[in-house]
Amino acid sequence: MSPSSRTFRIAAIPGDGVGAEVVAAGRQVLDALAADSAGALEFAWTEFPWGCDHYARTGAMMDEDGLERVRGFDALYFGAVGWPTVPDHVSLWGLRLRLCQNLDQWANVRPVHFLPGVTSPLRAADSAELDWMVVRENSEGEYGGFGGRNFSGRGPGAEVAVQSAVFTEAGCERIMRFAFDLARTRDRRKVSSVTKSNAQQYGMVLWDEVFARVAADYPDVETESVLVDAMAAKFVLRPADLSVVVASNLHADILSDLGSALAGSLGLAASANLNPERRFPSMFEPVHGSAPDIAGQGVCNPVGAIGSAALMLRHFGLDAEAGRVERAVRAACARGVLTRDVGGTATTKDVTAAVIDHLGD
Ligand code: GGG
Repeated sequence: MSPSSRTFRIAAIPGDGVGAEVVAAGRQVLDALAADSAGALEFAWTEFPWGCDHYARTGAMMDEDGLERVRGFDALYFGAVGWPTVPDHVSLWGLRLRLCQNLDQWANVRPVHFLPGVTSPLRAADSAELDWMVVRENSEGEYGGFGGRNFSGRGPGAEVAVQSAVFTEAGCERIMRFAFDLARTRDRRKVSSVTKSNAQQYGMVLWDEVFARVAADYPDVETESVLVDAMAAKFVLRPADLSVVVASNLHADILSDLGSALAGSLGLAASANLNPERRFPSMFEPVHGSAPDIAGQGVCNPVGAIGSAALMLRHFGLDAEAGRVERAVRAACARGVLTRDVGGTATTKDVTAAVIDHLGD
């Protein structure tokens, strides 16, 4: 290895279902980059076999000391969580949400854009410039974990459950500043804030108030506040009018799935769960879940996971390498190497090999 080489230590957590297939694909792409770097770059992988199989063996989704074990890595590369043998709320809280919340990954960034050769339901619409960043508040809101069961005390048939959404002024402010700072790096300097503050008069009104206050510090950035139902319609009807969209944990979770479906498939969508202060490692994962219906068949779309690996490279400051991966994905798609969710017949391995082929373009 050359004296100027850099080694990045990455914790790979394939998780469940197609998670193992897409994480393998992303690792191959990064390892190909390293192999082509004349020793300047190295990725040192440690795999953690956590997920629903681990739950079946041990009664927990991850090791008890797992948080301590991943804390020292430069990043986490995550696949997917969830399998029909474990209730979804148990698997999600036991692994993905546990990692995000304990590693204070409070900003979840989910880019949405077209890829050449991929048919989108929006292609015919006002969509030439579809290029969004959905910024999801990732630490509180509707996924704060507050609530309880059996409030009526009357048991089955008359049960009352409460699920509270918690919005703190500090939590709202940091995600909004993050969104505004991101908007300043983009051609279109605009932030659209999403709430349902006409119907939810406490937390969402606080969100609106903080948004207005933060916006005053960014007079160069255009703003709008849109109700979530209207934003869902706007995604479809006026996609070119959006740039950065900032929303709560639940709203952005839903809207980013809609966005990726509008771009062509959930399988294309990449994401970064960031701890912007860099006190803890950030986590990179495709937006899609474990897809039990196609798991193990070798046909899942690795593009979301490979795009997430590119986001990880950017987080490491490797912008040129990230650009190579993103261009290679575009070239593979343009060549028609597409999995079946986007109308092709290619396998996961075919797409991965095509991306690696194009790294040298
Ligand atoms: N790769 C992401 C994943 O497995 N997501 C499963 C899921 O349901 N996530 C919910 C969330 O994003 O909060």
